[in-house]
Amino acid sequence: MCDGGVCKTKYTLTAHIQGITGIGYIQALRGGDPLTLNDGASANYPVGSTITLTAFPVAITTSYRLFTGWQGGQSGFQNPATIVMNSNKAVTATFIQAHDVSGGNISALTFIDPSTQPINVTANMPHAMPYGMVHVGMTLMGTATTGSFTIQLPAPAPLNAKWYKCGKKTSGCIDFSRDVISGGIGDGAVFNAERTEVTVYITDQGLYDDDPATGIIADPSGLGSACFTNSDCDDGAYCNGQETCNQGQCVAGTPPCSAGYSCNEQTDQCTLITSTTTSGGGGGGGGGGGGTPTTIATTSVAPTTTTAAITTTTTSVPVPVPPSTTTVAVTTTTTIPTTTTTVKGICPATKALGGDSHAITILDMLRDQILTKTAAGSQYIALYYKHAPEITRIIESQPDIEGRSRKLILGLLPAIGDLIAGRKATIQDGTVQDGLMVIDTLSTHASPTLQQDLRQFKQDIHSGVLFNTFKVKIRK
Ligand SMILES: [Ca+2]
Ligand SMILES: [Ca+2]
Repeated sequence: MCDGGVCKTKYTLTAHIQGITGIGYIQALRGGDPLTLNDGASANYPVGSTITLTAFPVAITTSYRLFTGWQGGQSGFQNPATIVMNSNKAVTATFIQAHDVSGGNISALTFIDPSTQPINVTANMPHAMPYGMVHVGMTLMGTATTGSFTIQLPAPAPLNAKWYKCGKKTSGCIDFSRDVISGGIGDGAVFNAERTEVTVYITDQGLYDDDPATGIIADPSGLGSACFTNSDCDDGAYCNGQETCNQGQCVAGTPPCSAGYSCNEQTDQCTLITSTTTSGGGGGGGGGGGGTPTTIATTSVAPTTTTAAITTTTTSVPVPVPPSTTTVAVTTTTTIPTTTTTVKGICPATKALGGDSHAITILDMLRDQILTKTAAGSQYIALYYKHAPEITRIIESQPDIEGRSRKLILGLLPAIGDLIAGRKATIQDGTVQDGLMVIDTLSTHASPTLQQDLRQFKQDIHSGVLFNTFKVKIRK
């Protein structure tokens, strides 16, 4: 595999362990050579190889320890899990530790995957249970009727997360906070000040004990909240902005379109609200069935007496135009105030190219004939449109970036032309370096979200993923 002209044969797998120090490790297996990876350790594997990852707790006599799911480059609760080394990867294994506090001894600690759980707990289950659920069994000693145990979490619980008890007795999940359940003195769960651990109190044969046997209490429960990651909050709608998860609570997004633009939920694009000038008066008679689909290629349209300057591209707004073969005197002009028109002018490439219609046509062909044909390409298109309004704003305020972007795109056109024609495409390494510098400059003016996607894009360039996907060669 080629990475910027350097042959790349291996990718790096980095392991992270979340939980108290030394609580567990990851075993990576490829063929017959298992490798133990402690927190922060890494290993190199051949490009494309499949690795089996198994998370193991390190047993100690004073506490029970349990694997509670993957985070980072791997998700879910499957253990073992497999990954394919098609890029550098980082995986995080999370672990909890439980010990009894009063009333008796923990006799069992098992993990329950909330998505496949065998007990009737689906009612009122919190949307996010980042560490799944655990089933803690406790055998009480002597005359004790109440037992308590403490669970040390992999990371501090978000402020809005709660400890939920999920089981038959509660007919699903309930907020098990001790002050909610019993006024802070009986059954329930209490976080410590740092929210790194939770202590659960439960009465044998009480309202919340799921084990019918006397002297034994059981408690399927877990950390839950409305969200854990931003994607837990995503409502799928573009025009109300990207929702985020803050301390276990979803926060509404910021609408992506600036003043003067309207939002199109179908295309995930901001569109300029502009005054459209239409030539009327029935002149020419050529339009017949309501006009020719036409689009407007620039950011602003000055009211004029003819529509002749309006040209090209994709979206369709019926605008009557005079037939091209005859010259027709336009007799009247009707100005329709504040009509919403879909305008491609928000596109940063259009902005950078200053309306160079030949170049824009080639970029449209790149999108429609090459990028849309692969999942990776479609993802780049989606990212491009997601950030288009912001990139355009940056370009508008930074003439230097505009000029360098134009030069970059024009420099890439021959290779893009080759790709579209199905020929072998080659890009000079210097052009790639120019591209990386433009990305860097753009980053310094970008929002955190855009910065993050630009970082990923740069990584795709550095790792060779971008050019390999489209079979483009880099020449030194
Ligand atoms: Ca019991
Ligand atoms: Ca949204």
